Amino acid sequence: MLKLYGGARSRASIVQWYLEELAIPYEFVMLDMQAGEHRKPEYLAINPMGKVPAIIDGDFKLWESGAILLYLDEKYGKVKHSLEERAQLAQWILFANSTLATGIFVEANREREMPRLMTPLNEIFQRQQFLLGGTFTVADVAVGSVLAYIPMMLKLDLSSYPAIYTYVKRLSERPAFQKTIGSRSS
Ligand SMILES: N[C@@H](CCC(=O)N[C@@H](CS)C(=O)NCC(=O)O)C(=O)O
Repeated sequence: MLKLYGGARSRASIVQWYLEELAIPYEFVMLDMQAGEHRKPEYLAINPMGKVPAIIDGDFKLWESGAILLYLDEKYGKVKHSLEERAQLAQWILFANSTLATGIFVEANREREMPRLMTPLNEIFQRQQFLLGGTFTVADVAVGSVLAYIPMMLKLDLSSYPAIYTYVKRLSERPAFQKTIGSRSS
């Protein structure tokens, strides 16, 4: 069975959200990060960087949440994507984990980057329900989990961006979201 390694309140819940969407069986291996389990040789053999999440699928080890999401989509996703769609999924996942995450979570960047990033995202969600159009994809897991953290973790109000607010609400109503990201306590 596929194993997902994570810690309490870690980015592993992003991958877990997508595993639940895909409805594939997996085991969540909860590391005690307070006790430094992610820095022990057993885990460094899976991810030498000592970060979570990581997965083991058969003999295959993979880390970095974005790479894991793309792998899961390609291997287990019900829809087979064209080259162009795969490139767009990669575009949004890389955007989520680099541009969007550093723009929002790095406090020194937030005031400058929030309006620059949220304004075009709001415009996109005024036109369409999901990032690639009318259908939920793995891109929504990556970008949506960063956007969902804004009210959940940073306690910032999204009301100036009503289409993003509605998008996050739409995602948060998904059972797989509620079981994973939505059940994080802080
Ligand atoms: N870009 C990585 C970030 C991984 C990351 O920083 N994970 C944190 C938990 S959310 C971690 O393992 N921190 C432990 C440490 O830095 O010692 C990803 O998305 O997988």
